[in-house]
Amino acid sequence: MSLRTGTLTHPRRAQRALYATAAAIAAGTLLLAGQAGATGTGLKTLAEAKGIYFGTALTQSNLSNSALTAVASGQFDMVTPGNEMKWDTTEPSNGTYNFSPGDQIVSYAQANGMRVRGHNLVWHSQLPSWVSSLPTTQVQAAMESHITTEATHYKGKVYSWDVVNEPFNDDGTLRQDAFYAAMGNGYIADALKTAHAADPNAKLYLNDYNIEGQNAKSDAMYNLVKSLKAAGVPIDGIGLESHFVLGQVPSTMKANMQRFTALGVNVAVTELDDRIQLPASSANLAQQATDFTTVVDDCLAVSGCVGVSQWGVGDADSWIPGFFSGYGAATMYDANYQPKPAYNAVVTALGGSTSSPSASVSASASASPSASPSPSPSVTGVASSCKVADVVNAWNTGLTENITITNTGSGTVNGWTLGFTLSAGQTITSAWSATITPTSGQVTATNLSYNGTLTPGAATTIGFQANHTGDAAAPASFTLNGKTCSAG
Ligand code: G2I
Repeated sequence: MSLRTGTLTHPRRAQRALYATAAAIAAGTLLLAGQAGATGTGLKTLAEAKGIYFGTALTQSNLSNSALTAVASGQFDMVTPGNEMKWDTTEPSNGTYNFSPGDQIVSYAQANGMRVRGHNLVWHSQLPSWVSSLPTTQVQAAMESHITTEATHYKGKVYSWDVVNEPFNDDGTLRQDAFYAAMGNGYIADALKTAHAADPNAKLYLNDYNIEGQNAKSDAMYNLVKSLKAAGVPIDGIGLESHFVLGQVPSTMKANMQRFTALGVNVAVTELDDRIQLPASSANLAQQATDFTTVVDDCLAVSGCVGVSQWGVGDADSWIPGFFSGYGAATMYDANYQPKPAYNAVVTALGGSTSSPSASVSASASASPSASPSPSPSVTGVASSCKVADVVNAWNTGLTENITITNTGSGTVNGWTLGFTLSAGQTITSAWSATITPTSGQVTATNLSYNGTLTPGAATTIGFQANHTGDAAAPASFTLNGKTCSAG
């Protein structure tokens, strides 16, 4: 089944949304995007409505930065520990384990309704020297013990594992690291099987950089996945790290994702950033917005692309300046956690809006005429009827509401407006998958071009985020093209 064919009432997604909201309310940390210095709707809400996640990397030291964590918990629903689950931290000497830093990241994620991408179990880098100093005859046992111990420790707490990280050289040959030296290319299958035995429910990934487009390295990864699948080795996904240089997102990224998913694995954008030669000009930031849009659009276009994660919350947290002299500004947030053009572009790509709350709230990109509402609603065939399911997730000062409209009539609806009245004190700050005006009181939601046609039995989900002053109740009733809908 496509990952994005369901509505928000899809059990897995609905459960995740409820869990996220409940956890965030409990922790008092679910913020309006505006409170986090951002505009528009939280990326995670928009991403979830599209059936994907939006994640970030977090390090232990990030957790004590309240400006950073406000953005992290308000915007993202997936966390990758930046360093805390790597071998040099978790098993610094043979048989001595330290899960405390990783546990702190997991606790933070759990308290904020976020899932965790475990990163990583086997990698040539951040590998303590005791491993590479072992006689080759002892490396396999050491690798299997490490995987088993770590994956067992985090069993049930991680969504996925990057089981083997960065196995390839850029020319498509396997890296000659300690694992390859000891076991040849069989170490990869062995690592995947060992991880699967320890945590059968974790999604198992191979993760690498420079495999986003079609090239010798991604060809090698493709061939590896094909042979692993043919041999029945447990593998669920490929992580495309996506450390891009401004303006250089490969044009073959979508096709490349598609060829992997055609093999029966998921793909994820795991470490997105887009580095700019400093100082960054406004033209650079606009190009960066285009680059982020391309990546999100590509993921949304590929059934089996499960999510996008940025590598670090803001520019101040990025690894780029420390590794690429003269480069930086690689993320969606500036060094003060203010959203950059790339953030607004991602909101738009995910179907949200960053327009001012005082104006009409539109889910469409103003630059996109194809997203304009259909002008003349009509119903072909017999009289219309409809039902509306409404899911409200509220916190102390705000709420998100997802409204699923189903055409229960036997005629096709060609363009629609949905009328409803907001409870007193509710003001819409952003909307998705529809244009909604005005922002309070009696409002009208109008379809966008892609969801204006509802054949008999068809449903579409729209939504909005609103402030409230104590009354978070859903609208009492809805009308579709003027006709009252039943609840359900
Ligand atoms: O290099 C970017 C990423 C490429 N893909 C795999 C990722 O795991 C990798 O992450 C980075 C971390 O963001 C950095 O924080 O991996 C680097 C190491 O390969 C990390 O840098 C290291 C520094 O090199 C060390 O000096 C430092 O002690 O971070 C360590 C912990 O702060």
